[in-house]
Formats: sequence, structure tokens, C-alpha cells
Amino acid sequence: MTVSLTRHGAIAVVCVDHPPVNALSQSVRQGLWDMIGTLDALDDVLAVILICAGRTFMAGADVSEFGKPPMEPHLRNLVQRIEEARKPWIAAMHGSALGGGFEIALACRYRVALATASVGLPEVNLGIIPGAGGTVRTPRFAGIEAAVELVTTGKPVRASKAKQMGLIDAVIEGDLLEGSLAFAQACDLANVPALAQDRPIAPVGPEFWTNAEAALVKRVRSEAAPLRALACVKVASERSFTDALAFERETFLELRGSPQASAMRHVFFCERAAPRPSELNGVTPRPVRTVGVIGSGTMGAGIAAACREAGLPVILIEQDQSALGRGLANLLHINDGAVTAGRISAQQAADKVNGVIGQTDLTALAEADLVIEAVFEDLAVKRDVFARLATHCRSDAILVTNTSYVDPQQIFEGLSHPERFLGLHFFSPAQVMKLLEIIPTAQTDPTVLSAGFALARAMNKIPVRAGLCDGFIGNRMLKVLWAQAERVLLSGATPVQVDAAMRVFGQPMGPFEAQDLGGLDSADFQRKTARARGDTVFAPLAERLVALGRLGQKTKAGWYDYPEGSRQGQASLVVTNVIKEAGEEALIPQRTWSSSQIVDALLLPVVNEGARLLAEGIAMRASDIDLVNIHGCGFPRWLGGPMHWAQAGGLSGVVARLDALAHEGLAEPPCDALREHSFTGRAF
Ligand code: 3H9
Repeated sequence: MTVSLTRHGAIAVVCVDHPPVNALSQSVRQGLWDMIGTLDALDDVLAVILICAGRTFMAGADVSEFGKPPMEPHLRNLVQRIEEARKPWIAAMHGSALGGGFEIALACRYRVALATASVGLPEVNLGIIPGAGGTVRTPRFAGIEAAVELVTTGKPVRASKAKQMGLIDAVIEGDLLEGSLAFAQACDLANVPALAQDRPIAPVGPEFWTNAEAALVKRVRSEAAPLRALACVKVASERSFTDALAFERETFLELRGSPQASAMRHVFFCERAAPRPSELNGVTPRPVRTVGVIGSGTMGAGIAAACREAGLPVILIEQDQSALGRGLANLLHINDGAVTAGRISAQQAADKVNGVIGQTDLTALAEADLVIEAVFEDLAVKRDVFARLATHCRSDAILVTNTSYVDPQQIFEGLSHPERFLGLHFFSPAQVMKLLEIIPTAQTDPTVLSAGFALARAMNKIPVRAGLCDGFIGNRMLKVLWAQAERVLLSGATPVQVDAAMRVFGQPMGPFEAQDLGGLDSADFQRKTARARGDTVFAPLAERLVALGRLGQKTKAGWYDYPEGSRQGQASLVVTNVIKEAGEEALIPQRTWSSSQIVDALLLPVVNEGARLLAEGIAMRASDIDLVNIHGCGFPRWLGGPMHWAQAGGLSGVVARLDALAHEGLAEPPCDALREHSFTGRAF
């Protein structure tokens, strides 16, 4: 039974059991709807506890039902019916009480939760707003400021914080059902708390709304839902309960059918499918209980921190004691940063650091199940490390190279047990960035590949399988974007114009600001390696800047000038002259650029490259390309990733605009695969 009833004397316990996350699918809504009628009619029931089986309280509306014809009973009506039930309902929450699940809880007379539970209204992450009273009831319990924070960020809060905010009545220690029964028995049921609709909202001054909107516009750029959620809370504070519910409903329906909501649902399901690719169904990952990390620079220390996040003990290897000292200091710095940011407690930070043993001798890795090399990006250096690892590690230990562009097949060439080698590409900073590219070689065993995915899941990262090529998926696409950005400069635009256009599109920063932040030297090193291999590279402007010693913020000069002490770039006369000279030398015709033309010139070739990656089998799915761009390259989530964005806008338009750019010499023409998808209308 999806919704079942048990009796504990005068207390009825309604249990929802709808794996995996008790989403409010039609069967759950119907079951609860019927239960309200049944319980209202039972005179000997004094109170009702609403609890859930499995790993969580109801995690929200069933997202897979969005986009399909709505089915009764509707969630908003169910919420209202619980609120108006003859018996007081008590929501007993564990896991994540989210979205519609939390809206149901808000309609109950009481809310209790385990200390480990969290509650929230994450609808903005799906491009929508709460649609069953969340924006109207939350400010009546927690006040306007807290409600604005909850609905505009979508971030859940832990039970103790929720209690401080007035969102829940008690935090339960021990068994949830027992604790809830005790809570129910202790309640003065003749004097139940007021319903949300009967609670006043403490007003805020007009400047609150002006400031909140200004801050939000800055944060969310062209993402629609958070601003609309803010507007709903404002209406809730200004109009009647009924009017506010109607306004929320109207906004919800409008957003639910919007392209942004469709894009964010696409991302939601891509993210959940990514850790479990169908090609690894039935494959048991090789167990990983202990990890070794070679190298403790920024990347190595970040990887060690990510492994500790997964709860794995780490053996950190450096060449000598002084390098090891610096590496362990890097690790301390990462954890201190997490404590300062409030992400972990001082005790958790200490546990993380204590789980790392520093060593200078590879024999310490004799029993490690998996070893990740994070040394210099140089084929010979990496090959030397693995030749030595092959003699010190168990023959079934998984040996991993962390590389952003050196070919793993070449790194492992000729070593014994080739089935145990794997490439992983962590994005920097490794302990923060969600994306992990997983690169098997031709010989990698499926159990080893599967272990890579399991490791990513344990680290709370989004794994994407990539084939062997220069830059894999992320860096290969970024290379196209940066090359296009230079083409646009050479034909008349300025770095300020290009960066501004990409920000307005939704990127957190433009390509030139991003290069200045990361440093121009690492891409330059990569280009030299590519040239040595005989590849063609196109970065005439970046190469001139590197030759001038303009490496970005770290040298106070890159694509922009950085006056002493400032991280805010200023347009540079030197760069203007470099662009002018290079354009004149190459006889590039000058033209004017609008923001949308800049976005097209930068991103349509990226889509084209995505189609190539799919055709070459480097990317398995278009959704993987979308995830790489969202989590690794700053593509706006609310546009769904470049492949979704291109498809949603119409591929025939993409092909026509790319053809026009190619005609002007500003991009390569659409590849065959892109033309074919556009012609047949077949989804990527
Ligand atoms: C809403 O409520 C709107 C209302 O205001 C108004 C309506 C009128 N629906 O993440 P996991 C599936 S909007 C359907 O790996 P975890 C997921 O696809 C909703 N399915 O687990 C996956 O399936 P599979 C607001 C859902 O333990 C499986 O559950 N709520 C839903 O790491 C496991 O997911 C949210 O946005 C759903 N709502 O994390 C909450 N949620 O196994 C979204 C999950 O086939 N969900 N699935 O791949 C989450 O944040 C996480 O899933 C949660 C568990 C924290 C709950």
C-alpha cells in the first residue's frame, strides 16, 4: 500500500511508502486524500501523525509528472484539505522534506523532525516556484526575510535551524515514530496552534524589497524563477491569504510551461542518470577502501580532500619531507576554508585531516585499492610514476591518472595489467568542482570503470564518461569557445564587449575574465604540447599576451590590466593594440558586433563541436555534454547545456547561423552530424 494506516490508541499513523523518495505522485496524493476522509470520520482518533517509509519524507511533487496532463487530486487541494482536516495532523519528517512534501508539512498543525532531516523549497532549481502554498505559508511561520532566503535560493535547512526559524515545532532524538507519538501525546490538542492563514506577517519596509531584488538580479542574472518567487512572497505579505495563493498558482503554472523549467528538468534527470550509465548495469565495481594520492600540490591536495569527503582514508605521497609538509599545509588550508565558510565543523575538519597519512615512499601504497596520480602534466613524468607504481602496488589495484589533456592510453602504454588503468579528470579546485570526467582506455576493465563511477558518487560528484582525445569533452569544447572569442576580437569586438555579452547570456564570467583568473600560462603550455604533436592551434592573441608576460591576474596584466590590489580588470591599451596589430597583419575585415551575435559566434561552434564529439563517440550522450558544460565550463543551468539549448531553439536555425558565420570566415561550417540532426529532426 502506498499510503497505509496504523493505530496507536487515539493517535492514527499515516505512512507513505513510495520509493525511492516518496514523491507526491498521483497514487500518493489519492491515498492521502482518501485517508483524510477516513480519519475525519473516526471519532476516536484525536491526532494524525504523517510519516514516511524509506530514506526520506516526501521529497516533493513527482517531477516526472510535469509536462503531462495534470491528474486529480491536485497537490494544492490536498494541502488545503490537510489544513482543514477535522483532526490535527503532525508531520514527522526524516531525510529531505522538500517542495510539495514540505508544503504538506506546512499545512499540518505541527511539524517535528529528526535532527538529521532537512526541509526546504528547492523549486527554483527546477525553474519553477512552490505551487502549493509554499511562498504564502512560509512567511507566516518564519517571517519574510527567512521565506525569501528559502524560496529564492532553494537551499534546504537542517532541522535545528528550521526550529529556530519557526518552521518546525520540535527536533526528535532517537526513533522518529516513538518521538512523534510522545510529542502527540504531550500536545494540548484542545489548544492547537493557529493555521498559517490565521497568522499575521510582520511587515518589512519598501527598501527591503528593493534591496532583495537588486541582490537577486545580480546573483541569478537571467534565471527567471528566483525573481518570480520573490514577487510571490511580496504579494503574500501585501494581499490576503487567498489572493496570494491565487497569485502563486498563476506564477507556478506560467513557469512550469516555460523553456527554463523544461531545461532545468532536463538537467535534473541528466544529473541523476549520470552516476549510473546503462552500459555499466550489472557490473560490480572493484571495491575501494583505501586511496593513495601522488602529488600534493593544489590538485593533489584537492583530490585528497575530495577522497576524504567520500570517507576514504588517504595515503598522500610526496618526493620528500619538505614537499610533504607543504602538501599537508595545502590540505589544512582547504579544510580551514570549509570551516570558515561554515560548510563543516572544526571537528569534522580535524577528522578529515587525521584521515590522511603523509609518506615519501611508494611502498606505503602496497595495500592501496586505488592510487590517483596528480603530478605535472607531462607524459614522461607521468609514465615514470606509473612504471614505479606498477611495481609497488597490488596487481589488482586501480591505477588512475588525473590529467586534463595528456593521453591516458600513452601514459599507460606497455605496463602490466592494462585492465586496471583509468583516467580521471578533476576540475580545479578538485574538492569543490562537481564534475569528474572518467576516461577509460581501450583495455580498462568494466569493474574498474564502474569503480570510477562509484568513487565519483561517493565524492558527491557528477561523473561523465569521455573518450580519448585532446582535452576530452570539457577542455576540447572550451578550446573552441576561446578560439571563437579571439576570432570575434580580431574582427572588431573588444574583450569588455565579449565578456559582457556572455555574462548577460548567463555565464558567471566571460571567457577573457575567466582566462585572467585561471592564468594564461597553463593553456599556453597545453598549446605547446599540442603543436609538438603536430596539431593546429588557434590562439594568436593569447600567445602574444603570454609572450608579453601578461599571464592574467597573477601578473596584474592579462586580457585586462589589474591595478595594484584590485581584482577588477580594466580595459587595457596594450591589449587593444595587440588585437589591432594582429587583425591588420591577418587582413581580417572589421565589423560591428551585437551581444546576441557575440553569443552566437562563441556558442554555435561549441554546439558544432558537441555534435562532433558525439559522432566520434568521445561523448556517449548529449546530456553528458550538457552536464560537462554546466558543471565544468559555467554554462547557465537554466538553459539546459549547449546541446539542449541548441535543440530547444531549433537546429535548423543553428545550422543556418553557423553557415553564415562560416561564410564570413568566423567559424567552421556545421559538421555532417549537426546537419543530419537538423535535417532529420532527430534528437541528439
Ligand atoms: C515541487 O514539489 C512542486 C510543488 O511546489 C508544487 C506542485 C504543485 N520526483 O537524487 P537521487 C528520483 S517540485 C520524481 O539520486 P538522493 C530521482 O530521479 C519538486 N523523482 O537521491 C532518482 O531516480 P532514479 C521539489 C524524483 O538520495 C531517485 O529519486 N523537490 C524526485 O541522492 C533518487 O534520487 C525537489 O526538487 C522527484 N521530486 O537525494 C527534490 N526526486 O533512481 C528533488 C528524486 O530512477 N530531489 N527523484 O534515478 C532531490 O533533491 C533528491 O532526490 C533527494 C534525494 C535529496 C530527495
